[in-house]
Amino acid sequence: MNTRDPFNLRPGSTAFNLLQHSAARAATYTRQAGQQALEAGKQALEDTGIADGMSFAVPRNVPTFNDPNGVRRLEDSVWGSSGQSRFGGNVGEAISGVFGEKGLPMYKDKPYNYGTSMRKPKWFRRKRAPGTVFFLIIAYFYWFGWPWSGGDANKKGNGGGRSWGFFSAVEEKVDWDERQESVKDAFKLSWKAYEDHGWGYDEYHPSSKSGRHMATGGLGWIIVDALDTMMLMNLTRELGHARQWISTSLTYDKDQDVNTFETTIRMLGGLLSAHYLQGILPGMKPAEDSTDEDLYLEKASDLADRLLSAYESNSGVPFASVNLKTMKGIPSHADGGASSTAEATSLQLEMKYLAYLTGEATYWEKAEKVMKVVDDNGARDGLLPIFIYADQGTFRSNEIRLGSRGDSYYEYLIKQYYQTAKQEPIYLEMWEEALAGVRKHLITYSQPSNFTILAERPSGLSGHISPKMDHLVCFMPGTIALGATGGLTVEEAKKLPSWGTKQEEEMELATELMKTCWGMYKVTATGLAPEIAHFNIYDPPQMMRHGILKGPETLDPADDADWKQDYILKPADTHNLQRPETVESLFYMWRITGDEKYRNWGWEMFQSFVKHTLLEDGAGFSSIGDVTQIPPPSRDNMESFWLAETLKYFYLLFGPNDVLPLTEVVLNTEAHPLPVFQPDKKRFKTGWTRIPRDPNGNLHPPEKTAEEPKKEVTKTVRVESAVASESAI
Ligand code: DMJ
Repeated sequence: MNTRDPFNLRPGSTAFNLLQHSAARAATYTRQAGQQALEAGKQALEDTGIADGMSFAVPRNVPTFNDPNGVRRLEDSVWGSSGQSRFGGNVGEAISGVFGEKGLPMYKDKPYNYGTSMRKPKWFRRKRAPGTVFFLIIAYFYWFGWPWSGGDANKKGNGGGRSWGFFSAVEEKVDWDERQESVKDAFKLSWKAYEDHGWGYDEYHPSSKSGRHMATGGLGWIIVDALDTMMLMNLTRELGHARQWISTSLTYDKDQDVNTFETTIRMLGGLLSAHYLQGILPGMKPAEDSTDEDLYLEKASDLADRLLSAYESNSGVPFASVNLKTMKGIPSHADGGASSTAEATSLQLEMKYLAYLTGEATYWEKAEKVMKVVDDNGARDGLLPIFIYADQGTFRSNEIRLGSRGDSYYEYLIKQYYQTAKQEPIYLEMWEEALAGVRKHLITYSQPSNFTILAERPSGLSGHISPKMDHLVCFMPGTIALGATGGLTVEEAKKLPSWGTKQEEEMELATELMKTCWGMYKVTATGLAPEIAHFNIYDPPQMMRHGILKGPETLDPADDADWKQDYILKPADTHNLQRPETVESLFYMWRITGDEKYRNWGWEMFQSFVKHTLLEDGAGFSSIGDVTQIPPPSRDNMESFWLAETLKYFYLLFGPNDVLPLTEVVLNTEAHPLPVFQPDKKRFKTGWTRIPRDPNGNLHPPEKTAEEPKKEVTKTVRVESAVASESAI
């Protein structure tokens, strides 16, 4: 290490160049800086000689995702039908200056200014009729789009959405490829900092340039979580380093308690998606002659076998933690021993894909049984309390929310339906029931500006409404849109016979909630969202079922703008943990609607992250303590989901739409893409049915017949009642 320049920040050194490169490229987008800044930026790059060295054009290397069988062929040949059981200050400023906070890009959704003169020129008066016709033609295309410019969000590189066509000669086109490259640079900087100062550690603390293990020798918490982002970004050097560490240093045979959910979504999900992507992205596999091709899958199945012990509770609901070596499930040390509902019910995508890959039914059965036990509680309107006892399979307390401890239960309902190619309609039914419950009980409006709030019910559905949204809830706009169109664009989905008022309303709800989440960023001094926002609401609350309200079309940035009164930020909630949920939803909304405003919001958000969370010495990006303060205090932690999720969603948002098509992959709750597969090809199918509900939503089990064999009765009891199942198992 160069002790005179330990962080490589001097001109000519890697980190410095990286920042310069990002900065110079970003200048492209600063309209006020104009062409001059662009040229200066390019010159700076040429001067440093890094322009080529630092950039990889990912689209060149991303293969078509249109052959869903590509990966399956590989998987089939690997695991085939063996049928065998496997069980046993200044950098920030330098960047922000050119990232354009002095002059944000002119958005394409802002109408072009035609000027205001009322005096018509002579030629206009003389040739009024043809002039009027010409104007009407222009106006028509202005509002309804230009036939030759499409508006097809799926066309690569067209900017998507409505293009102003005729006027684009006047208004400069945004170069999304360049913006995407800036995200890649942010990833590279983050990764380099981690490599330099925290390599192999599970936590990275960028301010103190230190790391910490969660278990002796490490669990690969950061490395495994980041694998697929590196693959998508075509970062082959970085990927090689990560792979080598996994191959030589990573073992899960450790006497260590780990959180069942976090380990599943981050480690198991990360390994499985790396296995999937290396099969379809060129150059991501080890050398041809390597015997190590199944590294990720082997690690994944070893880890999953250890995690299975968490499901050995009386009910089948997993314990909150598990010891990886002793393979014993461990109830939560808090919350009366109950597991989080979201944690217990967000393991299915990973386990089911592993079952599909290996042909091993146990993974499938253990994961889906949880859904049965949870559903057998008959929660009203599909809204679940946020804690569940693993041993009893029954809920603890009445508290309902779609933020922490509740969130990904709902996400995994609709995603399970899509993951298995719509062969399991039971999960669609549950999703639809839950979404109807959300609309009935949880959607309310803020005042004075009528933002749509997805609120909480801390004392159950008959209790009061709490107008609070965790940032975590912001996965919902995107997930609702995904549920409405099945991952198609709205334009495509509208052509299907299944499209109707319900889907229209869902898209409206997604649009309004997206705006509320965006407001959480726009309302703060840093342009970054707090962990939690509270809202001023009507008294009595104006619920969605009383009538739908719409929030403001635009959010005026002025300090005294009326809409800002709707948001209440409490000092204890003003930290920002680099969370992905809002950019995650922006990604879905962009893909599904093709409305470029979502990309523009994402770009603004990305700039805020660069400006306020990049450490001055380039040692990484950190979560921050207060989004209302400039400069914000650092929390000295770079979350693994910064690499796994937040930067990945930015990258996908700014990239071409044919990468990871939403009809061919599902992203798990840690943003790890897994393929849609046909479960019947491996003879998997849903192994449970729902207990029927009466018209009021109360469980209505079918009468048992007298001639039912005894063995069958035991089985029926076990699947029909979570409480009864305790004694039956
Ligand atoms: C991630 O681990 C996952 O997105 C999870 O679903 C929620 N918490 C973090 C990100 O906020």
